[in-house]
Amino acid sequence: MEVPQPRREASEIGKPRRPPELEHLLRGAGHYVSDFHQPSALHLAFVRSPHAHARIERLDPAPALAQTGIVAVFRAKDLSLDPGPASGVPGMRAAPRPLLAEDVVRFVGDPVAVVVAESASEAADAAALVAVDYLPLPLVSTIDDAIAPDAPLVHPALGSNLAFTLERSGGDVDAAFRAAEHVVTRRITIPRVAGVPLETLGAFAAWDPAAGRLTLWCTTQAPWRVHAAVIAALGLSESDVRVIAPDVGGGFGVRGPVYGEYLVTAYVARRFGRPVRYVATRREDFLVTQSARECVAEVALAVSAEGRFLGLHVRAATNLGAYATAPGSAQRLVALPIGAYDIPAARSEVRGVYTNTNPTGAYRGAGRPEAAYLIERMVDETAHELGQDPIELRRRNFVAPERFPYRTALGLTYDSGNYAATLDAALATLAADPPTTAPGELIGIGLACYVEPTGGGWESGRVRVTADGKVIATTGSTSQGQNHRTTFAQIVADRLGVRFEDVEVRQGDTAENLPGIGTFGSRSTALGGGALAETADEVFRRGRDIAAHLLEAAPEDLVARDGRFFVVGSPERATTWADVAAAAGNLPPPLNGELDVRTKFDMGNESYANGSCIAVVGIDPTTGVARLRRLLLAHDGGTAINPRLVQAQLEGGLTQGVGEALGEWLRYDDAGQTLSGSLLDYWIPHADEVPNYEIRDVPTPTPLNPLGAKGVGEAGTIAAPPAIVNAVLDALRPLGVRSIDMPLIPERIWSALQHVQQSQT
Ligand code: MCN
Repeated sequence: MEVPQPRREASEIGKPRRPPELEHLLRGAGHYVSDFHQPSALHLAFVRSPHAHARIERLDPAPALAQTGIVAVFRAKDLSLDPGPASGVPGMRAAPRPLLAEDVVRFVGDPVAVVVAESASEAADAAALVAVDYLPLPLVSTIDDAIAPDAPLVHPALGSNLAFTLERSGGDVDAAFRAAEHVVTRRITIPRVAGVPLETLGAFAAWDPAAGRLTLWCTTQAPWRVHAAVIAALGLSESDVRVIAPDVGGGFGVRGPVYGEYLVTAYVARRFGRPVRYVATRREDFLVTQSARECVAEVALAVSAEGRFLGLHVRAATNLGAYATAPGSAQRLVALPIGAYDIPAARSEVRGVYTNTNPTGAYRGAGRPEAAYLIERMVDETAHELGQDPIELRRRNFVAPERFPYRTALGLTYDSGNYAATLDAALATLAADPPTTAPGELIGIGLACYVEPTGGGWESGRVRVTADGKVIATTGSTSQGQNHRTTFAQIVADRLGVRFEDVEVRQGDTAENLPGIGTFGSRSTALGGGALAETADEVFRRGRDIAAHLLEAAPEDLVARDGRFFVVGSPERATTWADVAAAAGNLPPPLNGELDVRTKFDMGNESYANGSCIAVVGIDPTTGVARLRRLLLAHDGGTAINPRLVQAQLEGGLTQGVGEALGEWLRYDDAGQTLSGSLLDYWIPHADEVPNYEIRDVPTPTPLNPLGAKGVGEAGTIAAPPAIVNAVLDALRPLGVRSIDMPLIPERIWSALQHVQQSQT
């Protein structure tokens, strides 16, 4: 793609601006769904299954209805709501998540009824009184149990717990394994984690009976997706539904789906013609919000005598939980395990299996962290099995810079990068401050390299200049803390040559009438930003031509800065964007075009951010506690629009990766009960448990969008877990520990050390 280079001197891109939009959040003046209150509002409480698998024998709302303040109790059969399409994926045994379970509940937390009351406390109290008789059924909660012969079926009508098998392959895999000098095989498991947004799931709906219109505010990453689902569920027309994502207290991928709770809230608002509010408790949020990651994999890496990777074979299975209509993260997992390496032959298979647990889905990285974990653990295992240096083994097998665009054996095309340069930058940072050992502490250093596909699909942008010379930029992306308003205003100000303060960014509201997709997959900067850049460039060209006409100068002699156009070398010959906007309507063709442009932007392919991460851990062998001493990330996110925000994104992602490696674990017992369904027993890292991250920027701008920007939102969650696990094994290996699985809780490390000690005596 040709990168347009109109002359402007705003240089907003690359400026580490502190985001003005943060101020109201930091002052506690944010407006989240739970901040919506109206005296006339009704409140909802869902009655949720305490069983992981059970038949509903009787459901009697009468005791709840007898309480004061109760307006209604709805069961599945009372709701006239269309839950949406069964599946968009051919060949998949789909199991749509019902809005309310009718005959059978399939995970702890599955809703069976909803209580509508005058107050939240009345709703909650009455929900506990709805009489439900359950007949418990045999259940499965783990992947291995679900695929065992004669396993109880989560959906007997589907005939199997296997929802789908995804496969990809390329190159002659069998020949690669035959030719290999070494074949290293491992079974690798990844535990289930929760997204834990600070704000719990919530919705507020208002029905305007006079206009026949519904407005729904909800905790979503994708208002347009919710918009489509509400229209389908309630049978309303497009213009009768407005969906707004107000301030959203974290999305992390788990706020991507259209939760049934949103639709039920909208339904009740229309049914009673009153505002309706639903805010999940933290406990409910753990039960209901989709969780992620859990998978098991057999991986084999074929290596030549010279230490070149010849072939890769991955056979993985992932836990879908109780319901799914699409393969979700498995689509990434099946395609990405080649990572940063030039592996000429690969075969990859991922099965999705149903279990009687919380439905899983995307969580920051969505298949990318799983894939990176598999290959980066394998590379380290291979290095140790072959007696090679893990750094040199990686360096020897990297995709070389001159190979881009590089097509992998699993069919992806990496656009750009310099993997050795990020590795060098990470190593130089490490060397500048070598790790020291505390007495009795075991020190380990681990490395992981990764690729991060970003910017998939399309996004839209609209840029218009108003009569006062101000600029309104509308995007289909929506922010849950990424500070898009700042980033997008920087992009538009830069492309138009106006002041940052003169750009207003609008997002997250379907009434803006600009169809969009939303925020996930680290797509907003590359794609949403790309859309705005392309749109602003067209507005710039139109504006500059008008300015040239007004100034009687050649367009190419004009420069734009601070909202003004002036002739190079004659700054007194100047006009403003306001003058240009005023003139735009009164000029003859071809100058009379409106300064209002919409674009739908698609990069044609994803752009691959990438990087190298080094972890230094110290382990106390007497307690098994692993402390992260240092965490270094050298990353390539292409052009950084706002380096301060890039740093913040990387830090947030790294922290979630640290959590996954060291302690986060959504555990189930044999009865399918969540053992860690509250913040008392689901650990997330605290500020004093993580080091100051050392981040280095090693950009290779992508050729796929006008900004050269790649995404960075998921890099940290992809990079940190394998680096930390590799570091912990580096510390434990000299003592005889050969393998260990995440999360690396003290009990596991201590037990592993005890085990080797006992086997040595
Ligand atoms: N950025 C930049 N230059 C780049 C890339 C990014 O300046 N080349 C900065 C921008 O400020 C941009 C931010 O980084 O707003 C994130 O950009 P990007 O990588 O495009 O990712 P998205 O904006 O699409 O955000 C999605 C990504 C994902 S997939 C998850 S999950 C996630 C994440 O971002 N969830 C988050 N970061 C989060 N941060 C917060 N606070 N809350 C979440 O829910």
